[in-house]
This record gives sequence, structure tokens and C-alpha cells, in this order.
Amino acid sequence: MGTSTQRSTDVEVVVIGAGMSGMYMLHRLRDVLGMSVRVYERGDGLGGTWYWNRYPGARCDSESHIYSFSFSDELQHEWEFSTTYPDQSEILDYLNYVADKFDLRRDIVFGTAVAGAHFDDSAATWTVTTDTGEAVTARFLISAVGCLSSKNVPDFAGLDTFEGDWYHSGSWPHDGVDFTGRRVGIIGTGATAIQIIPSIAADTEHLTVFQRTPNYSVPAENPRLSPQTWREFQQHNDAIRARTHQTYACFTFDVDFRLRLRGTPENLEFAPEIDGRSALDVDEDERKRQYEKDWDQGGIKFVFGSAFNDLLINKDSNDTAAEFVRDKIREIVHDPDTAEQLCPTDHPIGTKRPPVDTLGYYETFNRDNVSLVDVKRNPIAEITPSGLRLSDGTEHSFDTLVFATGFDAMTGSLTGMDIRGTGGQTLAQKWQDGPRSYLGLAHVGFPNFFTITGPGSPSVLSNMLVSIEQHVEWIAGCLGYLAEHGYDRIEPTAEAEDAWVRHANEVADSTLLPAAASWWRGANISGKPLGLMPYAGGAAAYREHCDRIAAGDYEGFTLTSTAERTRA
Ligand code: NA7
Repeated sequence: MGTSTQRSTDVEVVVIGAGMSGMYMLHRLRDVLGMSVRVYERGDGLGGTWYWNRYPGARCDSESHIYSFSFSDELQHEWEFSTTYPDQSEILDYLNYVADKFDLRRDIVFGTAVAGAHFDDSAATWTVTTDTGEAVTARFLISAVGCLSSKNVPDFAGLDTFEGDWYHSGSWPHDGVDFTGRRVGIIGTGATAIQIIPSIAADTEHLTVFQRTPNYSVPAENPRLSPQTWREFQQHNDAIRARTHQTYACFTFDVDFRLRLRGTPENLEFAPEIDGRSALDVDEDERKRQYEKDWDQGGIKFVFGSAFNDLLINKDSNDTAAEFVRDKIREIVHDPDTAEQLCPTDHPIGTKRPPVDTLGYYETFNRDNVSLVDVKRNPIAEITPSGLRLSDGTEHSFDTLVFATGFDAMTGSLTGMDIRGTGGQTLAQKWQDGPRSYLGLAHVGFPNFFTITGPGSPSVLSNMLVSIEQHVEWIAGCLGYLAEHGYDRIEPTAEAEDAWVRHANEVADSTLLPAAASWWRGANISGKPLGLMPYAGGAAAYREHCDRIAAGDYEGFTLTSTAERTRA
């Protein structure tokens, strides 16, 4: 594009983060629009989530033929994944291949974290500073920091006295950890721990799992993909990819629930449309047969592609699926007390991120060297030099401690930087009562700033890569439009942002999702305001709405040029 904006700033765009979203953003802006772009990445390599999360068992829960970039036919023909749910190292190899193919590294500054970014209202530019002392000006600032990159290590007293080694899943050593013959403690039973526990149990002398809240895990069934299967995906690729744009969560299966969005950005109307049948429309035998079939097929589909249309909106229906999984746990786990402890009862199934297990999570608790400790009734009081002590004084000893305790999701990485918009307001100040945004993409008071898969967009309620591509393409389309029309400043209107926040809350409240103390709602971080952060209206409805806004000359945004502002 080579726009006039380049003359007044060091680069046209700064992108924060070189995970999947930052990589594609760079390609789209630099190689398609011809803009000058600098990407800052705190890691020494690219890949984001797949660079940091190298823990044993780390793998993807979305199917690889749709958890891979779709923007290049050539790329899609060149790369084949070995399994439906590939492991971390294979995904990272893929991302490095993409970076080589599109020559991305030359515009990425590695080992450099963005410390702050301040908006200069008179020039309508951002000044971005880094932890290595760099300062660069840019017209546009794009966050590609990912939803799960600010790790949560609970503030346990005594952690500094622990004499063994400890690790958090989200910054795992590159040369791995040898658990052979070691006594290991792991805190957490979320999606991450459910991948780690079966992967390391056999190596350890003893593995103690400290569980606060049990989770519903469904076996992944992770078939190897033969060249023949991969060829079939490629034959039908256009239709498969198109389908991922039409479903609630960007998979090829769907939830039979659609939202129609109408009206103006300031006055949004929506109507839910539900097809199919309720879990309560059929008798118990038929329901059970269906759940058995879904369980055997495995994966996230159990919830987000159920044959029943109301698991996420009707508690009575949801109870039938939840009880089916609890019965499975009771069948698999031999010791009845352990089985009961592993049965979730405090939240409906699907209201926390559904974990998926490849190596037999529940089966692992039948091993003699694995024990389960309830830290809800009897919380961890402190870490000791040799392990940890519970509130009732019970001591547990181990050599290695693993924190699978999650992340300050969706907002933590953003508010952790000193991002200041008009009037010097920080993003942390703007979001003190919870994140507010227009479409999860843009923010009143923060002109020329975009957040890829930000709070308020479907993001973590969908196959992330499809949502990333949608946001990257929308942002690139927007920057292209601004250049074409001579605009160099864009900001949502307060009315449009308010209406979006109101709408997102209304939609969330029409589902069961607020019923769990989930990281989706910020409930895992003490003091964080509660509210469903991802948009629950479905990615298909969201995509249509974003497209309509773009086609309507960016409705709900104020667009101006330097000349207009000078005259005013
Ligand atoms: P999650 O899903 O946030 O799980 C974290 C786990 O750690 C969960 O079981 C928590 O229990 C537990 N936890 C957190 N703090 C504590 C303390 N202080 N004491 C005991 N237990 C604690 O993170 P994951 O890394 O598993 O998954 C994050 C996402 O990554 C995942 O959903 C995928 O999208 C990929 P709680 O449930 O809060 O009681």
C-alpha cells in the first residue's frame, strides 16, 4: 500500500506477539497490503502458545485439518499433519515451516517484550516501548498476545523455600523434565493437567494430584491420519473450510443454535433460532445410545456438536449429559471413593472449557502410584521445603512440583502492559470493572488499536485458528479501507461499544455459561471482575455481523483524516 502514514512514523504497524495471530497479521499487512510492520515477540522463537506450552502431553483439541492456516492453497497442499490432534512439537514445526515459507522472521524482533504503548492524540500515532529500551512510533497498534499467555502461579506461602524443582505448564523448559523415579506433585485438574497426568504417571515413582474442582473429560480418540484421509480433506477442503465459517464454534459440527443479529450497532436486536431436538425430547434409552455414540466419537464434539440442541442452554438437559459422563467415570475408575471425587457436580458440563484426553485420564487413577487429594475441602496452606502442607496439617512430600494452575486469561497479558489511550487512560483502568470493547476488536479511548481474539469476541469459545483468521482478515480489510479513503484515525463510538457490551452480556445470560466459576468468567483469578469474556452468540453470527459492519463503511466507528482534524 505504501501509504502516506509511513512518512510520519517509524513503521505503519506494530504487532505485539508472534504466535499464530501475529504471524498471519504480519503476512497479511506486509505481503498483501504492502505496509511496513514490526512484530515484537517476548520469546526467542515464534509460535506463542505452542512455543511456551511444551509440557508432556501438550496437544491440540481442534482437528488439525481445520486447526491450520487456510489462507494459502499452496501451504495447505504442502503440509500434512500425522494425527487428528497433533502434539505441540508437530504444531511448532508447522508454524516454523509457515514462517520460513513466508519469510516472516525478518520483521519479528525476538526476545523483546512490549512494555508500554502510549497514544499521541495530536499526531494520532502510537509510541511503543520495549523491555530492551527500544522506542518506535507507529500509526496502528495490534495486539496478537493470545488469550492464554499470562500464567497464573498461585501466591502460596513458602514457595521460595521449596527445595525441589517446580514448573508451570505455560513456561516449560525447552529440554524437557525427567520425571523418572521422582515423587511428583501436580496442582490443578484443568485441560492442561488432564494432558500432563496420564503422560507422566508411568515414569514417576509416585504422582500426587491436588484437585480443587473435578472436570468432565471426554476421550479424544486421536486417529493417525493416513495420506489417503489427508487427500480426502484436501479434495473437500473448500467445503470444509466454508463450513467452519458457518458454525457456532468454527468446527464442522454444530450446536443447532443460531443467533440472528439485526438493527444498528447502537441498537442491536437479536433472535435465537434453535433447530433439532432437546435431550428431553427422547427417552432415557435413546438418550444413552446417543451419548454412547458421541463418547465413542470423542472430543469437544460431545458438547459443541451434540445431537441435542440445548445442552448449553437448558440445565435439565445438561444434567442428563453430565450424569452420563459421571457414570463413565464410575465405570472406569476402580476405587469408588476416588471415582466420586473425580465426578464434577458443581457446574454444568460445557460451562468450563471441555477438556479432552488422549491417553486415558480417568484410567490413570487406577495406577498404584497415583493418588488424588481433595484441596477444596482441605486447601493447600503452604509450600514447605519438602512438599506442601494442607490446612488440616497433613504433609505431602515430593521432589518435583508442577503447577497446572492456568492463566490470567484474555485480559492479563493486555493489562500487564502499560497501554495508554487518549487522556493517558490505561487499558487496566478502562477494564477495572471487566473488559469492554466493540466486537472484541476495538476500544473506545484507544484509537488505532486492535485486539486479535480480544475479550468480547468468540475467541476461546471457538476453534481459535478460524477466529484468528477472521480477525486478521477483518483488521487488514479495515486498514486497507482507511488507506484507500485517506483516513488515519479510527475509534469506536461510545454508543456502539456500550451496545456491544450489553448485547454480549444478554447473550451470555441466555446460556448456562455463567453457571461455572470458570476462567472464561475470570473466576480463577482472585479479585478479577466476573463476567463471561468470550462472546457467546456464536462465531457464525459474529462473523456475519462483522462483515456487515465493514460493508456499511465501518458502522459504529468514527473515521477521520489528519486534514479533517486540523480543520476542526
Ligand atoms: P485451568 O483450566 O484454569 O485449570 C487450572 C487448574 O488449577 C484448575 O483445576 C484450578 O482449580 C486449579 N487451581 C488454580 N489455582 C489453584 C489453587 N490456588 N489451589 C488449587 N488448585 C488451583 O488452566 P489449564 O492450563 O488447565 O487450561 C487453560 C486452557 O489452556 C484450557 O482451557 C485450554 O483452552 C488450553 P479450579 O477449577 O479453579 O477450582
